[in-house]
Amino acid sequence: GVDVVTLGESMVTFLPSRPGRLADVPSFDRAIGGAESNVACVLAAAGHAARWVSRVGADGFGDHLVEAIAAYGVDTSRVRRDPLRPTGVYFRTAGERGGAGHEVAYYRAGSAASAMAADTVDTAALTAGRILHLTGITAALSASCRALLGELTAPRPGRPLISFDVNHRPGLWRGTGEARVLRELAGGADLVFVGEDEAEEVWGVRGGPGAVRAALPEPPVLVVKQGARGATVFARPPGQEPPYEKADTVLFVPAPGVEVVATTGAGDAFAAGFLSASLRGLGLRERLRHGQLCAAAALTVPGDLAPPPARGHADRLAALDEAEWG
Ligand code: KDG
Repeated sequence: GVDVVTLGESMVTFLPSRPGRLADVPSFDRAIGGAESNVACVLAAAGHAARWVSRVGADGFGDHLVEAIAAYGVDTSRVRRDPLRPTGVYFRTAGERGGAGHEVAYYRAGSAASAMAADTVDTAALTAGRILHLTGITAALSASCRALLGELTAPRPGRPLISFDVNHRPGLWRGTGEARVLRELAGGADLVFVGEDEAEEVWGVRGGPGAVRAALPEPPVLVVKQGARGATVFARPPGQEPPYEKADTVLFVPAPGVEVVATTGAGDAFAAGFLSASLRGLGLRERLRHGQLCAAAALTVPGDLAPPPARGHADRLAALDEAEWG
């Protein structure tokens, strides 16, 4: 069986050969990007059965994406080719250390993936795993993508566990109702990942993880990422109906210190590490720590993807006590 299915647009990514403004960078190196396929790649590299569902163009960039993602061990057999629309691409510049101030230039409007809809993707393949991982990026691509996410997150018996990463990309939304759309999608998920900074950008939530929880009370499990400081998980005791009486389990885990090369892909790696530990039945602390260890690997490379730490090594690190961790 399939452990995790992801749905989303992937793009050929062009990474700058040197720092500077987009206007000045003379050449770029080809890599791959796409938040949801990143999650699938890290999960597959960590030994899980992961599938990525999408659409790409009938072009060389589409071939490259499918081949590169399949090479991580991801099932790409349900990716459809669009004979008319192209594969999306994007260019990045290197900002200062840690990626602050970098530029992103997307060439994805009208892409093959923006035509994703209930009748243009393999919907049976989407619900065949234990977990379906979705992100807010897809909701920003087109009305049909947004409708598809709405259908997938609607309550219905026997649906897979829905994992949702808010993944706010301001450059894609241009102020078109993202606060409402992203809140509804998060409200329909079983597990939500959101950055503290993102919650402030999208919903104006200030006041730390507790304020984010108060603003998004619905998801049974909410992970608030606090950047270099760490992450907090809120988990509702199982089996309760609203209004919830028993308090959440709340747990904060500090992030291990790393030399940051580029932050892109770190959130995806975090989600993959958390999901991997969840699939293995590990506790909340270990889920956060495996998320952080995978994120640390991604933070120390220029591209989106780094191989996750070997399982035995990650398990030893995840088991350290508070004083030795971080
Ligand atoms: O999370 C990394 C992604 O942001 C990157 O790969 C590109 O999917 C992407 C997007 O839409 O920004």
